[in-house]
Amino acid sequence: MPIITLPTTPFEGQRPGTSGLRKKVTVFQQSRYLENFVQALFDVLPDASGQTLVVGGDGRFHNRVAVQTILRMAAAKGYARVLVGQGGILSTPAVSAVIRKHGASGGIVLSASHNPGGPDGDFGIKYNVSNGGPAPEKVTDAIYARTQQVTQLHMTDTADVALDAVGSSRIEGTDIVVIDPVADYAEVMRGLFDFAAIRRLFASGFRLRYDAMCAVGGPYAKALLEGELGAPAGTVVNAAPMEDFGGLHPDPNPVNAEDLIAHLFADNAPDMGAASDGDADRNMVVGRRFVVSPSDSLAVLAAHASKVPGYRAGIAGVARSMPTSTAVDRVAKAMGIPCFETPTGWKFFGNLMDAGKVTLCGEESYGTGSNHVREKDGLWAVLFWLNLVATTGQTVEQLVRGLWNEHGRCVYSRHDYEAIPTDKADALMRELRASLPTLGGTSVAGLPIAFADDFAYTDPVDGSVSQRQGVRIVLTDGSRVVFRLSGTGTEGATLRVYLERHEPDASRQDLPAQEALEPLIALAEAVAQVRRYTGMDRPSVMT
Ligand code: VG1
Ligand code: CO
Repeated sequence: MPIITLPTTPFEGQRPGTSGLRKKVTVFQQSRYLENFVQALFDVLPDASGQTLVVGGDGRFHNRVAVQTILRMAAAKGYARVLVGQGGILSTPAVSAVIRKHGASGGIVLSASHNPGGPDGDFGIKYNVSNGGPAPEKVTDAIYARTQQVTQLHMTDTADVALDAVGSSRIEGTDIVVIDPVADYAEVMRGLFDFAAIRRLFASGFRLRYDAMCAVGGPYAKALLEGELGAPAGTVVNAAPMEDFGGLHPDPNPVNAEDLIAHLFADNAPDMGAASDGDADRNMVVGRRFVVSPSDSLAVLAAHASKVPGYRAGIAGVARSMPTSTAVDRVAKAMGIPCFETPTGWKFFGNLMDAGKVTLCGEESYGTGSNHVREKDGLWAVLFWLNLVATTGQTVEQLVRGLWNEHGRCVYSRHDYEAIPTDKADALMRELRASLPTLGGTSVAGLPIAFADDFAYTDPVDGSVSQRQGVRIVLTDGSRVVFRLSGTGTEGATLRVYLERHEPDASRQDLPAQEALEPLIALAEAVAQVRRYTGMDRPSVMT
């Protein structure tokens, strides 16, 4: 019989985090580990007959093996059709675009995103629903519950499907369609941006350096920037996706993309730099000798959105994750549109976009996007910036300084303490939470605290409540320190400390961020005793 049933036993800890289930590759290589999770997913989904599933990943190590397993299980589940990216490759925003365009009931994204790849690195799997966005918590909770009860796996007993050429084949009653990973996504981009203006910009000699960090963004950036928009060959560097990302850590920030930063600060630097992450949903934008913070990037895009064809009619509203700076709030207020504050993770933006409440959204972690898909989108952000530079005639730096002139600068930094023992991280958060009721109205490290709480979110569309989404300590002048534990790491715990201070005084806006945030850094230490709990003198990464 081609469809077989195998016995299995549950694995501990298959709970999806901020963005799907992420573990070391070696964990995923255990027999039936991936199968159990996929079976749990299929068990909680309704009947798949007549439905389409999208499958693709960022091409990291283990991607191909995982795709073949999923195809066999999807056939056993009874999908009418599976659309899979050529070579098993689809960026996260492309999965979202493909789901939406083809009316799929959902999609499986294979990626650990910004986490390192290779045999010793990380792997990940995530389910997206029919709007193209990450499954909401009620779905991920159901999947997790099912992983603890799964006892049978259903799959076909069939050979691997050829994935390297576009075309169709069948497994049992399921059509397996290998698609061009770029085409559907490119069509969406053409509909949003003024390609003619961007083409003229490149024709005039404007120079961009796009670092795809040997991850999945390369083929998309090359096809659009070099292929369609006339950027010179070599504009996109590290363009070929590699299973180990060529040893790079495709987490686009000034620390991990230091080579890009070096190019943008060198003599004869290009006009603009950009980078994307493992699955191409994050972006970093850099001007000549000028680094753009992601929170400022979102605010600039919102302020100028009507200059871009796809947003000419204006934007309905904006949303940002709680730790993201309030720069976009100030822009929204001036524009008279609503600004929503959500927990960390893109899944919280989906309902707001589906309900037409927001058009643009973003996170401090180098993620920006809009309602064109239901994921953050790295190349989209870069094209948006190019469109703005082309139509305003301003440089990247001028666009950001324009924001600061009008609204002041939200000086911002995130300090990450990585791979700390889980019990220590939990103890820190527990103590901090216990101290919250007494912090409001007092002064700590000389700073007056207006209120301190643990962020909770009630989704304005479906009323679902998400508790304990991060501790925030807010000063009387609106400055903030936020503490939360990462939900994407795979080694111990990662503590993230987010620091924000508004600086209206133009003469002080160029102070280095760490210097300007000194008093808040001292406050963070005083309230949370970060050094004592983490055993670390300084953060592993400061961005
Ligand atoms: C991090 C970021 C968060 C982002 C998530 C997924 O989560 O802080 O803003 O949505 O990664 O991004 P956490 O829980 O580790 O802080 V991606 O590009 O890795 O899918
Ligand atoms: Co990502």
